[in-house]
Amino acid sequence: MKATAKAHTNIALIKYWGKRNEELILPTNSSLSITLDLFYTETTVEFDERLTTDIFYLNGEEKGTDETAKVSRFLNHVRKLTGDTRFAIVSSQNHVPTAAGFASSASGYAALAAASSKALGLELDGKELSKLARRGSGSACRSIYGGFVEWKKGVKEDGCDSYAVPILDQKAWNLSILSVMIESKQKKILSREGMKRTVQTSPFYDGWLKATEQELRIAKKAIEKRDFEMLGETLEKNAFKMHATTLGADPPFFYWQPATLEIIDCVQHLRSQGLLAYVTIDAGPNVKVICQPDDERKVFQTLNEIDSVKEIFVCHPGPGISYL
Ligand code: 2P0
Repeated sequence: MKATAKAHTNIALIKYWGKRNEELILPTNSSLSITLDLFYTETTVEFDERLTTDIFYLNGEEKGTDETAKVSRFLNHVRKLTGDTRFAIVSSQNHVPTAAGFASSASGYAALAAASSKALGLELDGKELSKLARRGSGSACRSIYGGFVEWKKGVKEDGCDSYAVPILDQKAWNLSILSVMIESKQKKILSREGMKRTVQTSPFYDGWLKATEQELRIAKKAIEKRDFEMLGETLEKNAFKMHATTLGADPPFFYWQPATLEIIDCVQHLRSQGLLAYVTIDAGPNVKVICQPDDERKVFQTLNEIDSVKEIFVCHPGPGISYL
């Protein structure tokens, strides 16, 4: 009744931004991501009839009631699937920098979904595992698979058709994703709250939905054709549109900092010199720069010269879920 799973985090090229159902975590739009090789979570789950409550360790430290309650809520979904009522010890090692803009919830809930379902003897296929991971955090449903992954938003009220599908294998197209860290403070507006406020109040939200549907189609076409320029232009436009919706929210908010713009500027300058590099930004100030492996060195060196850049992690497409 014990299992360990490993899941890698992912970066969205076409963003998930907004829910149609908060409880079931159903998105208003489909999204597309690359699973990353460098960042992952390893989680062991052991159900034990002697326990009187769930216990959660993160990086070797026992967590308090708030964080444990989130894990418990998730385990309740798995317990419901099997009818099992036992509590569990969950032990996670996070190999994801605890900084703004990195979705450790993606690898965290994907690993928890895989380990907890296996520990209870469930043999879930990718689709079912993706739906289960989604209940913890939307982006986690994409981390079940490696390489390029699409989360199909689905249309059903109960969420049975909202899950991720693999669209291109990890090894099929190597790209470089440089995660550029500019600060490591806790972000001010969590993505869950940010997307909710945007859906409820931003007049730009309808424009986002319309554009993102088309951008997803273009991005998929670009992946199919291995057309990097087409993919890069599309993912950058999509990220900017997501951030534009936050400026229309009430009260308005934004995730960027001066250094965010410095990096965008730098990447645009590289492009003006003929080097194909593009940016994407999540719910935080850090920037991810995407380029082709041949340009990785040049992009790294150029970004590394910016004073406000603290650290750069160089990632490539990574694998899906595995069991240890
Ligand atoms: C994404 N983000 O597609 C988007 C882009 C942030 C910006 O998915 O509320 O932690 O748990 O479903 O998955 C981060 O949001 O949100 C995210 P919940 P999640 O990667």
